[in-house]
Amino acid sequence: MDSELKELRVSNDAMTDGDELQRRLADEGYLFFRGLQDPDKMMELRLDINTALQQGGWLLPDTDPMDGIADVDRVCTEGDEGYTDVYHKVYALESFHRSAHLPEIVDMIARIAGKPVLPHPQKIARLWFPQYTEHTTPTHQDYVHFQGSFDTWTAWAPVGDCPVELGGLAVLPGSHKVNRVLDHHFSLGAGGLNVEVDQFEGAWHTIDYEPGDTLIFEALMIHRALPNVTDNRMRISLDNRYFAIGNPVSEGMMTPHLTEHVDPPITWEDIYADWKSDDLKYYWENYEFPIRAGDPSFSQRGFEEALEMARNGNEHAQLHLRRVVRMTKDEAQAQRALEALGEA
Ligand SMILES: O=C(O)CCC(=O)C(=O)O
Ligand SMILES: [Fe+2]
Repeated sequence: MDSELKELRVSNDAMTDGDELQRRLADEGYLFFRGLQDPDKMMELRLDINTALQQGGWLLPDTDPMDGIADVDRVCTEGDEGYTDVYHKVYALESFHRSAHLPEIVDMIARIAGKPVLPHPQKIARLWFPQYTEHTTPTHQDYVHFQGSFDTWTAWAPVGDCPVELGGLAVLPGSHKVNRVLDHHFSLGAGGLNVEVDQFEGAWHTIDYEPGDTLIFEALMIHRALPNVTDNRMRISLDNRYFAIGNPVSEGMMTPHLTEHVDPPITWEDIYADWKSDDLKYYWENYEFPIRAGDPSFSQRGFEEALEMARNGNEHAQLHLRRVVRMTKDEAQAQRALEALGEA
């Protein structure tokens, strides 16, 4: 492992001890478990996802889909043209949604929370091409993106082996103790917002992840992805969020992921079209919890910064604004982006 990176603490020894789990989470902001989820089920999910990726042309034909060998000519990421064409095929898989409801994960988060929890309706898969490293997920706190309440926990899990070079998740232990939402600034990469971490001491922690491994962390925990520096392998992972039933959930978490990137928006009915069973369709309607309008200030600030940076010739900001122009349904926003690009 890179000498700057330290290994995550493995908490399997405390798996059934709620008090000890809560102590570790309060102290370090994360809990990491080897094989929390059934590795065989994870590998079945890998086959489902990678088969969809191969059918979509992202994995080389005539290779074993389980190997996840990317066609690097198809490289793209969230926000790029064509990303959602294939992503939403993966997103329609019943097995992908079911994986967020497995008792081993839901019960573990309930133990940590000390109360019953549900996964957000919006589940997320990350499909990360190799060598597209400027689009790596930047350093951030999840609260800016998912909101609702601080009592929201993220579970990140690789779908298959994820050694460090494939670009798994890294955390800054103890950083959640900052106990507030930090200022985030424009960046490329998933979420589009980055936070500076100069004020924090200590090393980034990660590990060579194996199927079934699960990293759970707090909404204010600082984390980022590592770049996928392999020659040709896709990084496939899940990041799902869980909330204590009764706590508010942000409106944006009630829809399929990246629905706003397509026109017309993709609906749950679209996602459910080929499902074999009904038990997970609209499951959240059986529970009471308030749905709150999201706070757009974080993304608005990122947009304003991108305008300014693009005017000053920053290529990342220009690339971002071209994506905005292609996807936004807000005419005024598109116009401002075009102006900053000098294309109005
Ligand atoms: O997997 C990634 O690249 C981003 C994941 C992330 O930020 C999260 O799980 O909260
Ligand atoms: Fe995150």
